[in-house]
Amino acid sequence: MQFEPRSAAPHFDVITIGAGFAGLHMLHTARSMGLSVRVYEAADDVGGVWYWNRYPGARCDVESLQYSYSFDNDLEQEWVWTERYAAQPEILRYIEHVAHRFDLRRDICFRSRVKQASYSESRQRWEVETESGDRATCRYLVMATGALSMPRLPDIPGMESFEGRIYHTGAWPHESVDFTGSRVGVIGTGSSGIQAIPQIARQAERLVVFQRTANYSVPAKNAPLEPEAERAFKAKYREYRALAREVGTVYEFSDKSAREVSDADRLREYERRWQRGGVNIVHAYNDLMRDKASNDTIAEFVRSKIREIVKDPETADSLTPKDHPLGTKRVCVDIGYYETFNRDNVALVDLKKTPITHVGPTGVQVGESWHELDALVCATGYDALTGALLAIDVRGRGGLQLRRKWADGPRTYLGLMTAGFPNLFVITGPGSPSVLVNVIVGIEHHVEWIAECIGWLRRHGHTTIEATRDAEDRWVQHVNAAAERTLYPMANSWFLGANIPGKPRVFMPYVAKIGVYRRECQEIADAGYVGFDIRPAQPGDSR
Ligand code: N01
Repeated sequence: MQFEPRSAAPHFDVITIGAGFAGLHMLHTARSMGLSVRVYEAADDVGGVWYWNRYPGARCDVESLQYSYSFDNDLEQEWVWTERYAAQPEILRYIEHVAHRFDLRRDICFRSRVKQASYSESRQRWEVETESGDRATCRYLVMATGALSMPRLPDIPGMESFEGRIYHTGAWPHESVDFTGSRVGVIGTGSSGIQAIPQIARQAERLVVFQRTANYSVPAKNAPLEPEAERAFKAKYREYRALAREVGTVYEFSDKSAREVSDADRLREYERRWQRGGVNIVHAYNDLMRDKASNDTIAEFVRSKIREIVKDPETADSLTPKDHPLGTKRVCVDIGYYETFNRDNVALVDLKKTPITHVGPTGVQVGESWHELDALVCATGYDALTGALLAIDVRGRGGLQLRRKWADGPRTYLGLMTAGFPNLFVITGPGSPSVLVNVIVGIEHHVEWIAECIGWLRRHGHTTIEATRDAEDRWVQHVNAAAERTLYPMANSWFLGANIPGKPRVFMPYVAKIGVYRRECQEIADAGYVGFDIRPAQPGDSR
């Protein structure tokens, strides 16, 4: 099927899909280069995942002072964060502030879900169409669709028959949800479930947590951000930002192996970091993600904490992760998660022992046990990294469908482009560090690289850039080899697509440090975009 644009369809230098952190930064950057830009966004307003994830307890697991844009010195100085880890409403207010401060909304079409994007070889343009039939064309198409933006409901028999309320954490209603006096079931114990469960437990009459895989979680030790601490951090912002560009998120990194210290020293170090809170603990030694024996030491430390906190031994045992090394699924950061299971109104159902049989109109059947429920909260995650991209019918050269090209798993060059799809850029897509780093650091790198690339093409009178198959094949091998040198492939995680039945099992993010990745991308650009096929403008073609 070939897209036939109406002659009236407006033309832009850049169309960006998505108005979250990535799309807004792309819009601002492209606009400051003098390019014409349109952004399509399915939601009513800016924010991306922070617009949708309004579930109780939603907050970031990267510290507020690091989870923000670095591109504008005044912006980072003037914005005041109130907590060590900002909650969703505060992050959304920050994004709205950015949109207002840089007057971004005037180029964004809200309530506009893109259904198709096709490359016209004769016109060397992308032709984009929304579900409501709005059409536009552009030279460069930037997918800022998000790595974790396609919520996934579980395919449990009978879900559709449930007569109570059903929620997904990633598509939470805008009006406040009151669980007072309700019997609530939560399915899923990843980052979202682990944040929501303690909050729901405080409100609900009864909470039943349906856990398939026990996860490692560490305490956030969240607290109000002291103005003095904030001032001190802001005074050194340039230094911290420069470091973040190397390491993703600034933690206390160690140059020691967990094997080279005594048991007592190691335990002391884990305890110190546990008390300090957050993912910092995963960086206590430099080989925790590469050496199983080293990883066992931290995994066992967290297991001992679970046994210490949770009073009922059987519940503690069910909550203890045993089937994957710590960090191979994203480590969760919680506020009182394990303590919640000491409450009288909370029960854990271990689906590893007995899976859910079916959902009925008034509850959930698990083996012989029936759980009567008024509401079901699905914290069941996302079709990660590729879901939102493939939800759009993207067609490249010769009508090649991205869905077909990626049928056996995503293939990209640098995580930024894919062969057969000229001038199509992806922000934080598969093959880039994306979800493994502070995502804003990843986004800023991608936006800068794409902007520099577009500027270079225009200065040199080129019209199209496209990854070659050879370069893409080499990059895919490189990304796979990097993952194989770590423990990551040992877990059935969404990094691998393992949470979606039938999704090809490919380790999607690139595990290199973002500084290493940044230099790889820069060297390729500096050498004249090695591994890309670049074509000149046609006569009479101005943009
Ligand atoms: O989703 P998940 P999430 N029956 O996929 C279970 C980011 N994030 O929304 O592990 C029963 O991690 C599933 O079980 P299993 C962050 O990057 C960040 O929690 O597949 N259970 C799992 O327990 C995070 O990693 C923040 O066996 C089923 C859970 O549902 C990513 O988003 C906050 C099931 C899904 O966990 C995704 O996190 C929130 C079924 N049929 C999210 N299907 C912060 O910044 C799935 N599950 C703090």
